[in-house]
Amino acid sequence: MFKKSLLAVAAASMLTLTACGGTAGAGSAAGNSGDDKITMGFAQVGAESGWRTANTKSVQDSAKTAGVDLKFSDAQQKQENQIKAIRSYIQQKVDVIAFSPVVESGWDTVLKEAKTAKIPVILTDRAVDSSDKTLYKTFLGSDFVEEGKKAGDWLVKDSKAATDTVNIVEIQGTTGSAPANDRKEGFAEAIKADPKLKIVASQSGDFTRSGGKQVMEAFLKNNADIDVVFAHNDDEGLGAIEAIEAAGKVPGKDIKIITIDAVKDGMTALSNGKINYIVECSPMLGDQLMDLAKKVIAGESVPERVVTEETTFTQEQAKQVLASRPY
Ligand code: GZL
Repeated sequence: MFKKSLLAVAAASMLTLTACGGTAGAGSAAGNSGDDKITMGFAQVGAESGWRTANTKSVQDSAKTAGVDLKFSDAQQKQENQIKAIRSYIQQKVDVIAFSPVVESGWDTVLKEAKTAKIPVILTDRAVDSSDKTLYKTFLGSDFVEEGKKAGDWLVKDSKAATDTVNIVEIQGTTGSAPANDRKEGFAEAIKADPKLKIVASQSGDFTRSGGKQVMEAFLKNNADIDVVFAHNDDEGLGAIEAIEAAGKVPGKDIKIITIDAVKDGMTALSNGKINYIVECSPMLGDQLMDLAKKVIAGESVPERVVTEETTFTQEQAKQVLASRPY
C-alpha cells in the first residue's frame, strides 16, 4: 500500500523526487493507501509472562501515540504461528514488520520472503541467529548475556563469606530462545569467579509461572541441599516460591532466589524478602520501536543494534521504588 502511494507521488512529481535525490523509500515517512499512516505488522511471542503483557501494552500504546496502524498477532509461543503471521503481513503489503522471535533459529526463509517483497523487518526484544544481517534493519532489545552476568556477579559477592559449596539450581527460559541461551551464558561466566558456586541442576520453565513451579518441585525432590535458585525471569521465580513454600521452606532465606525482569509481581516479592535480587529487563520498547520504524520507512539509516537501558534491584531498592513502577 505504501509503495503504490509512493509511486503515485513519484509519477506526479518526478522532478521533486529527483531534485531531492530521493529513491524509493526515501523522503517523507508517507503511509499506505494514500494517507500518511504507516502500517506495521507486529508478530508477538505470546502472553507467557508479566513481562510479555507489559511489552504488548507498550507496543500497542506507542503505536496509538505515534499514529501507526498496528496489526497485531499473538503466536502463543509457537514459531510456526509467528511465521504464519509474518507471511500474512507480507500478503497485506504492510509498510514494516516487527517481531520478537520466540527462538533464535529457523527464520531465514520467511525473512527472505519479506526482503523480496521489499518490506523492512525490525527485530524487537529477542534476536535471530541468522548470519545474513541484511534480513532485518535493526535489533532493539536488552543485552541478555549482560543480564545473566549481573545476576552471577551479585551471587559471587553475596557468597563471599560462604565456606561450603553453594548449590545452585537454574530454571531456564524458553528452550532455544536468545534470552535463555544468553542469560545462561552470562551467569555461568560470572560464577566462574568462585569455585564454591556450583550449578547442580538446570531445566527450562518456559518463562511461565507454572513452568517455574513444576521445575522447582522436581528440583526439590531430586536435590537434598539447594541454596540458590537462578530463574531466567520473575514468573519462573514466583512459581519456584510456591514450590519452596509448599515444601515447608522459606524462600529468600532457606533458599535464595535471583530473577530477571523486575515486573510488579517480582518486585513485590523482592520487597517482601521472598526474592533476593532482580536484574531489570525493560519491556517498554514501544516508543523506540515506532521511532525506528518511521526512520526505516523514511529511508533514514538506523543503528544495527539498539540496546535498552536497564538496572538492578536489591530488596531495599525494591521497597523504595515499588509504588512508582509503571508495570
Ligand atoms: C526478555 C523477554 C523474556 C522475559 C520473559 O527480553 O524475551 O520473555 O524475560 C519473557 O519474562 O517471557
